[in-house]
Amino acid sequence: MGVLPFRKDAALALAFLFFLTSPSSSPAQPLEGPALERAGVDITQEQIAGHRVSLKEIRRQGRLVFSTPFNKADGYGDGPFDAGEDPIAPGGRPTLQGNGTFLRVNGLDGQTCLECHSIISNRSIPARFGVGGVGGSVTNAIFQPTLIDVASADTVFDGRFINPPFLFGSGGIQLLATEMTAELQALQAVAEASPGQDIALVTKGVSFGTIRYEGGVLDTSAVRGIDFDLVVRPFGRKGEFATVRDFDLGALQFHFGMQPVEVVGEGVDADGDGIENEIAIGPVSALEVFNTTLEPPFRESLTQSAASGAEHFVTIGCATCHRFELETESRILDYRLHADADVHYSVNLSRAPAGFERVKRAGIAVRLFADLKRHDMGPTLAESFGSDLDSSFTTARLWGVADTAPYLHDGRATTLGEAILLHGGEAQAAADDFALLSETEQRELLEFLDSLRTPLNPASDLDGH
Ligand code: HEC
Ligand code: HEC
Ligand SMILES: [Ca+2]
Ligand SMILES: [Ca+2]
Repeated sequence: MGVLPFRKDAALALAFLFFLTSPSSSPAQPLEGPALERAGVDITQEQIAGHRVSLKEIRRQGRLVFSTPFNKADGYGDGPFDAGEDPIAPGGRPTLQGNGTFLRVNGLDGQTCLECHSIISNRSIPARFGVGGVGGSVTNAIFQPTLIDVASADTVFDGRFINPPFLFGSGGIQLLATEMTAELQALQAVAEASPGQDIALVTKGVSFGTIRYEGGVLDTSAVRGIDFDLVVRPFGRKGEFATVRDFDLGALQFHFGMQPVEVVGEGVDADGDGIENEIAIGPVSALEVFNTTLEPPFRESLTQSAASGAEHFVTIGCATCHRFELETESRILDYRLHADADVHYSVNLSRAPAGFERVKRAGIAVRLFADLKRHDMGPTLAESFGSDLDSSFTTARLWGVADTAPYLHDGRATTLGEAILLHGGEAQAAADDFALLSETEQRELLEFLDSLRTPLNPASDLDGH
């Protein structure tokens, strides 16, 4: 988060409000010291890149980063509110009623990643919890609102309200996106080498429109469902982040005011909270590796009626966006372990712990039920943030969907049936066709979706330490 356009009006409104209410004391540091240190987070970038620690140890450290409640000695928070700072962006935000810790309506909303990513299955009752899962609507992130009036029937709300997805299988997603980006970039090069010709942007069977090079300029007006730089960004419901690392760096700052060394520099207290080096590069790398080696969701074997449901899913056009599976060419996920340095590490996603199924000569099958493409979902699902992408969302990956209510970007659908009927825009025809199915056929389709389960016990090899 944080890549959306900065809103000046919002900045002014909030600055004024909090100027009146915030005390300007200097930060008091907890006597207990940094929680990350006490939890034993000490991994370095050199240990990871130099293969001096095992993958298991890297993941164990990453899971600690994900689950340790950051405190102010770690660098939690944006520091005392200073009316001169940008009050919208992480680093300069106020806190509610000057409480000095939480804001909630624009980040500073928790102490751990785990608070929001913790439900493996809520189809099981009571729910099964675990590291890297989804969150209920109570953990929705609220992004940059300036207006909210609880008594207004047309609910004046101009922020974003976003339900947390799970991180299972995200290594496979990142690898797919990397390969698709490479192929699209190659197609752009083809276009540049053949002026005046429309070049179809198709990768792994997914079409992103066409591109054309004419008179020395690229014409991107027929590019669809992707940014004009042709980089596939599968992470974030709007498709804003190419890698989990990019997302994690934003999450640390937005949710916790934890400033990564990689972002603000070594020995810098950019947010003025009295803490430098809030989170070093090694722990961020461990976090990324942990997040991207979680095992993928799985499919239960289909009953006869679920198998019929899978057929209806294809017939009425759900699978044009929710592709059953995309395959990679490679099994190796290569990480660039730093935003601006050429430091690498890699894992084989076909082996434990990720354990994707092998296909072809050297690839894996990613049974994601999506196309990694952005679609216009029409006015009903649109946000009122004021961005060009208000009604656009990246196709939700349906793997694991049996276990992850509530549904849709803000969790407005309490059941799968509701989620389907709320589809509009590019998906209107498919939703209409779903409504026209017989009740038996609808039930069969829902039974098919019910076979898509989250992993039973993700990262359980790390337990017992
Ligand atoms: C307050 C709740 C909350 C906390 C805390 C939180 N997240 Fe999230 N997370 C979300 C929401 C909401 C989204 C969806 C955001 C979007 O689509 O733009 C998300 C999305 C993600 C994604 C992208 C997943 C995808 O497939 O698109 C990753 C990766 C992620 N979070 C990692 C983390 C990490 C790592 C931390 C801790 C550093 C963290 N999150 C803390 C709520 C949270
Ligand atoms: C034009 C592309 C497209 C088509 C066709 C389409 N979907 Fe979707 N689907 C999406 C997008 C995009 C989202 C995410 C919307 C949001 O987050 O608000 C989504 C979300 C969902 C969700 C919610 C998943 C979750 O985890 O929140 C379900 C369930 C779903 N679709 C099922 C279906 C079914 C069944 C069909 C066929 C009737 C279908 N979709 C057709 C694009 C499509
Ligand atoms: Ca801080
Ligand atoms: Ca600081």
